[in-house]
Amino acid sequence: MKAVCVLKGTCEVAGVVHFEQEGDGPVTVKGRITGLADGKHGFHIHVYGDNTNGCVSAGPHFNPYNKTHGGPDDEVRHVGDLGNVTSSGGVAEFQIKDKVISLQGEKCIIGRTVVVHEKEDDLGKGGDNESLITGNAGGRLACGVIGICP
Ligand SMILES: [Cu+2]
Ligand SMILES: [Zn+2]
Repeated sequence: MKAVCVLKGTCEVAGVVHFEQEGDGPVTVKGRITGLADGKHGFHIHVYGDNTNGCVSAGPHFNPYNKTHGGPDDEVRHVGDLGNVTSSGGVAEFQIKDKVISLQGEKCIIGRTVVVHEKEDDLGKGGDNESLITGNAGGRLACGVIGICP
């Protein structure tokens, strides 16, 4: 099964993210995002596929099991917590394998929104309350709804 997301934002941030899953195995997330300042940027699946008022309409991180925010390798995390992507020379190219998100069932991310943030996600280790909700990743630079593709 395959899915795709086209990211659009203000300030010339744009990109494409592809998702691929065999059976109910891990999901391979492959992407290329341009226009980001160099360094780490929070990268998440947010709950709603609504971008009517920009990326803010996508709501909080996709969290069907009501857990606190974490990093992709943590046992306690939101389903949507994919950590950070790293930009260098204005381009972030990445390939992630994630065992928590899915393209089917309860953890299905199709119809939800990918968001790339202004700042680094502290993966829930920032020591303040916001760290356990958003990872202090700051503003939403670009987003796009995930759709099924052939
Ligand atoms: Cu986010
Ligand atoms: Zn989260």
